[in-house]
Amino acid sequence: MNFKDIWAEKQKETNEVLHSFLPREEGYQRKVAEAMNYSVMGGGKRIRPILLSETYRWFRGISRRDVFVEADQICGPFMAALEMIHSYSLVHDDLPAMDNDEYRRGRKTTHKVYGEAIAILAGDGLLNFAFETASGVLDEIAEDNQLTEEAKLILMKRAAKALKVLGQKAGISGMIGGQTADILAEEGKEASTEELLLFIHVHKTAALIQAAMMIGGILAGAGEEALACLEQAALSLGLAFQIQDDILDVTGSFEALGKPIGSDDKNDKLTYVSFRGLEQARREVAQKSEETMAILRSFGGENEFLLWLVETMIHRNH
Ligand code: GRG
Repeated sequence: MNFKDIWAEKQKETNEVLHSFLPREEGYQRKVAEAMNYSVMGGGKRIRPILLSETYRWFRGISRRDVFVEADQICGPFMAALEMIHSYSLVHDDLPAMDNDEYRRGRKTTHKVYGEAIAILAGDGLLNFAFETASGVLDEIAEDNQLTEEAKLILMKRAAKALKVLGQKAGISGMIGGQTADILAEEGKEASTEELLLFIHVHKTAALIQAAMMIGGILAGAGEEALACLEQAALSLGLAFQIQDDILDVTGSFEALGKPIGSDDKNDKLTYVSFRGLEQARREVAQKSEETMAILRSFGGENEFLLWLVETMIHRNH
């Protein structure tokens, strides 16, 4: 199988994992569950959960620690949680109060289908459900009869640490912080400087990519030093990914992206392209991707697919 086929296979598996954790569409809250499921299952490249499980597999391979469980068992709830958080951020970002977008992933946005009130609640629902889902891993570990008491304690500590990283990277010191700065820049309430642009990209986009790789590493028992390297690699990757997103908003097409192009311009967004121009933006993507690859290669171990995925994320056309 070539890497493209492996990726398609992993996307399919990730969709199955996600599907297994989604809320039931029943009771008086049925509508919000429907909107949550519409938002999560409507396509998407599944980059963050796949980065998480691939980083786990890679570190499990190079670490000499011996407490391991199957990737699905320990990563599954976190993969689902991360994609729920990513999906909620897109639902809220598309709302009239934010970007006011009509299309996402080639379909009508959640508020266009379910109305604004239900879309707000679906986003809130996904955020809460993400933490309910991820913390379910603690029960799984506790109830696993194959594990010794010592192994359970080690895994529970890793899961607790992963939960904290998820909260930090998605919250005000991560994605929400970046989105706040983005909105203030758009409204002209913060001066458009390169420092502000970097803050926005680091927090709004790179933070969830960092959460993906760090959680994968933490669950596989990565030590503090390795974790700091993973955080740095994911930072460069997240920045390259966002700059590429800015480039695609200028050079892409509705057919490839599943949403209209030129939305950054329409919303007066502070982007790397508007700040430095297309050519410099392309150079920056190349430089940041080199930084990421250099760190990933320095660890050694079997990570050919992960390296390919990183390249694909950065050079994508959708
Ligand atoms: C509303 C709290 C809150 C945060 C919103 C993520 C975000 C912050 C806004 C979405 C808009 C945007 C362009 C974000 C940059 C990150 C990015 C490129 C998101 C799209 O991620 P992909 O390409 O999307 O992984 P798919 O559809 O493949 O899942």
